[in-house]
Amino acid sequence: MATSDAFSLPDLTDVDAASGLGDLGPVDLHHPTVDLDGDGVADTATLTSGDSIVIGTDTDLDGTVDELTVVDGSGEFASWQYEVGSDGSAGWTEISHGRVGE
Ligand SMILES: [Ca+2]
Ligand SMILES: [Ca+2]
Repeated sequence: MATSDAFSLPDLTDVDAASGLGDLGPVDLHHPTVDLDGDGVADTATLTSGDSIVIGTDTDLDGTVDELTVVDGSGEFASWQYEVGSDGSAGWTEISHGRVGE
């Protein structure tokens, strides 16, 4: 289980950029420490899981992560966005995938 004071990923033990998020549900963001967009309000937290770095951003500041980025030990990264569809179904959609430095 990958947990920290900042946020928790209860269903991910060895998350990496290639494997995706599966059926991961909403992720709570408890103690953001990074102000990613520079508006003076912390909106982002990071944790390490295995050899991966996980970055969670709560763009609308409602307490749940809206964008999740994983950078794994090989330098591969992927970003997902949490979306709720008009039919009420919700899930993570991959919005970016690549390799750091390329
Ligand atoms: Ca901010
Ligand atoms: Ca949010």
